[in-house]
Amino acid sequence: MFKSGFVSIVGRPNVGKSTLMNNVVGEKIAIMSDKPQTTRNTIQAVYTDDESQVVFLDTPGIHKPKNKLGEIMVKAATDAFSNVDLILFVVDSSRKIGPGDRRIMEDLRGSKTPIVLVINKIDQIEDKDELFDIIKMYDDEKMFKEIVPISALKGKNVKTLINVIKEDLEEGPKYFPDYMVTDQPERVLIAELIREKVLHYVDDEVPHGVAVEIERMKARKDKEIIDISAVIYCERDSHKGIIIGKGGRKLKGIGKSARQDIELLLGSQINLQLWVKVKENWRNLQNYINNFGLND
Ligand code: GDP
Ligand code: MG
Ligand code: K
Repeated sequence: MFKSGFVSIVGRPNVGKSTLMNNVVGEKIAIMSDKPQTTRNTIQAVYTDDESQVVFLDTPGIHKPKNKLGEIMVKAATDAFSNVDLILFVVDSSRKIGPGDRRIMEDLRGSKTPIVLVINKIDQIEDKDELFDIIKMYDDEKMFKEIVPISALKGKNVKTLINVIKEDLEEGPKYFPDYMVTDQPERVLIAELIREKVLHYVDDEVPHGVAVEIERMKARKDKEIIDISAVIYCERDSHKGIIIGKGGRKLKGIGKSARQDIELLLGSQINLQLWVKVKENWRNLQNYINNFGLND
């Protein structure tokens, strides 16, 4: 039985929500900027294993309403909670519980959707008793189904958290293909840029075009270089040959012009690696990619 579901992540800024998502999907998404406050739920990350899929949603817009518009935004964000299977409320164990945390807790209180409290940054706690005190304090609120202390940065206990989430999932479909980890708009743009170059270089020789998947995107720590690897999917072996070209010349040309465009887009030096793979039914995948693209 395959299980799947949607999980909202909430928590005030800097508690480590993005870091947790990066750890959950098992890779660093290079470009990370917090999106402006909107009522829309954006897909933050998709976790997939053999038996389950968890779609993590970012739910911004929870704040004290200052006016009518603010009220509508808060209501939209609160409504969003009733449409998910689980809520993850992330707090920072290295800082005192603040008004921001309290406000979110008040918004969440009474929610019919189960809430898991994630106490992050436990690597910064030296004294175990301190952690017990924090857990006790939150437990006294009687509003959390489960309390999971983690370190998103060190990857500590993240597996446990995933298992806790999985317990709450019901039977459901695999909404997204295995490779899909995020709807980072940059990834969609970069994939589109590469696809455009392929189409340009192969003219009409590959009649049904191609799909491009960004497999990895990671900024180097020491230098201003972003490593990107991407797979160009086509439908037939013969198409693969056409895209690669004699002695790999065509693929080289595609890579060079795509790299130049991506460098302009991201304002950083890029090391681009391209692979060509044959995959039947890629057009379904392309639909998913397009849907993702519209998400932002
Ligand atoms: P967000 O605003 O909730 O998405 O928070 P971020 O994921 O951007 O993290 C904010 C800061 O906290 C960053 O400097 C992270 O490196 C740091 N951080 C996140 N998780 C941990 C953790 O488990 N331990 C420590 N020590 N720092 C963390
Ligand atoms: Mg963030
Ligand atoms: K983000």
